[in-house]
Amino acid sequence: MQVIATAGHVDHGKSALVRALTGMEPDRWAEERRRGLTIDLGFAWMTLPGGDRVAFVDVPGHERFVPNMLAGVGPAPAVLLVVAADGGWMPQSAEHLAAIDAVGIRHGLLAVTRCDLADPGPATRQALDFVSRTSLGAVETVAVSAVTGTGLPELRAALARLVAALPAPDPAAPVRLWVDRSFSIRGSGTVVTGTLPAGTVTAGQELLLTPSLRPVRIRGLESLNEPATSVAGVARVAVNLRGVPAGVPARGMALIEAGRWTLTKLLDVRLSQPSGMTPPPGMTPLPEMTLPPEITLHIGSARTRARVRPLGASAIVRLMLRDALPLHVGDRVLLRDPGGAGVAILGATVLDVAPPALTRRGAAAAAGAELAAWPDLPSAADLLRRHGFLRAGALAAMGVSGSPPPVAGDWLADPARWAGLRGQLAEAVAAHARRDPLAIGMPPEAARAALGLPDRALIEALAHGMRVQVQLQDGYLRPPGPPKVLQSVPSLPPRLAAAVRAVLADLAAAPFIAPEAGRLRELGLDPRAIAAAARAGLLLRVTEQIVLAPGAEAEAARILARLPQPFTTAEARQALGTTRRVAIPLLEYLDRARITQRLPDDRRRLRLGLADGPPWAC
Ligand SMILES: Nc1nc2c(ncn2[C@@H]2O[C@H](COP(=O)(O)OP(=O)(O)OP(=O)(O)O)[C@@H](O)[C@H]2O)c(=O)[nH]1
Ligand SMILES: [Mg+2]
Repeated sequence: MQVIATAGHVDHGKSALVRALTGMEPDRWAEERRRGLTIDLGFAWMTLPGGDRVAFVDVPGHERFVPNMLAGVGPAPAVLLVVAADGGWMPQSAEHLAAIDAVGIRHGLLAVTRCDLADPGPATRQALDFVSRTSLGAVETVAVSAVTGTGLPELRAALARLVAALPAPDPAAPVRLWVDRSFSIRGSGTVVTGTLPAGTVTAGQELLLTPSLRPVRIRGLESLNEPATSVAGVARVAVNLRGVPAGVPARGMALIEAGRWTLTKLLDVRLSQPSGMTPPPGMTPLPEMTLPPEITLHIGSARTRARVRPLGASAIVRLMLRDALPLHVGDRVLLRDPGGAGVAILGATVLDVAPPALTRRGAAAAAGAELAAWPDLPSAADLLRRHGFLRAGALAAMGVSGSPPPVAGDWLADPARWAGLRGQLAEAVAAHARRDPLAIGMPPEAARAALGLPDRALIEALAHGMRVQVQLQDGYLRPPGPPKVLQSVPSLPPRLAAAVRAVLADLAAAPFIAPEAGRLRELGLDPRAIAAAARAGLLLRVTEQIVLAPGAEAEAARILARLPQPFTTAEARQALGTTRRVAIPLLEYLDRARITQRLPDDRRRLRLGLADGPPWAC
């Protein structure tokens, strides 16, 4: 099935043509029939030669009802543009064509009707000239009369060719069914109708009704008055809903699949050339486009007010909507300024549905310059470059596929930003340690805040990927080196604390090169001070003269465990990267601590099968 919307000036014969083609009455209201004027959307359908079915959404031509017209054309993939032979090109012919161009409809037919009243030639030539400059491009033309029937067989054949040439939409595409009618049926309850452009709706399926995101379940389905268990777009569909009282759904709301759309009030868009102003290929100087500060935005059957914020001098603007809409990047929206002096209708392409706040000075112009270079269908790489980080679900809800693998959990990252963060994290952790060498380490939450990341999991994933520069131990981030496990908060005199900090800083680079006696003296670390620092857990006192960082014994055990057992003093000294001055007292300390065992031949081995990995290894 396909859906075709009519378009054209008031009284040019749209409804008469639909009636002549389908035998159905598109003017549903008594008032419409009495006045001979379409006010709201009408629906009729037929089987084409060849067997394809086509449904028509018949729109009103009167200028007062342009919003209704837009609700009908919005979700339709093709149009039947009607121009009366005796009327010629008229204001709403132009306005409807501008709307078709703005929403980017590429498929259609031109019917020059009432050809029993005038020669269709001049109206045809005039219309084709305008049509050819829009998204419709070259279209087939048929001269018809709804009264005499002239041209109707040719029109049916042309419709069959048009429908056969329309692209087949993806039945697995995300469902977004714009509601164009809502009513209740005794015994069934709430029913909404709409044009389903793509995707599949199925009885029993749960959908969300925008903008409240109220969950509703499909109780039953009909398409073209026939019951169905499942309907794939393109289709006209009537959906009987469970979970929502009649009177709640209204035109402009949409039924959407959870997680597959972004409901947003804020979007960045690129304005398109107004209809008829498309420059020749290769030449695209955009004329200066000035929009009013507030404008009406249409998409699908929805309409809302939007505040406009230009982003620099380009055709990029930020729109702040009065009502949230379910959108994807790449969506086409129509901007209209009823009663405005300038461009009355303009199309725009949605580039971002969750744009970042513009807080810095010059941010708006920078955003405009960045987005101006984007394609109409932004890729995952484009969006990640702009946002830095996005959850996979958020990117999918923007309508973007082909995302890279996540860097942590379901977080996706811009590769350049991610690579740059390694250096930043190493620097932040090193600076933290310099500021406070006695601290147990930098909490990942502090690092997250310092680097401006959205989730701590990203810090942890970064740290795991860069063990050489940063270690994540016991839940804290530290520069590499022996762990400084401090159990209690030290309460040492400031002079002593500063001296201990200096020693730990020396040891950070070479953990087993204990400071020389001269250095300890220079720092004022006499045996009493060293004992106090050791008691506070801030230093490991190997002997009166040999001090190391706390935890150095565990680090030593870990290193010695890697040696062939038993090992000599020389082997141990070499493995620890130190001198005999430190190695001998340290090994004796480890003997006393029953970490190592000294054998009669003066070699040593780790006790308790620690060669397989000491239990205190961190
Ligand atoms: N002679 C003649 N009259 C026609 C033809 N098509 C439509 N009409 C008449 O033109 C008038 C307007 O026709 P409609 O079909 O209501 O026009 P419309 O485009 O649907 O008008 P709106 O929906 O109000 O925009 C009616 O009186 C029709 O009977 C035709 O091919 N020949
Ligand atoms: Mg009509």
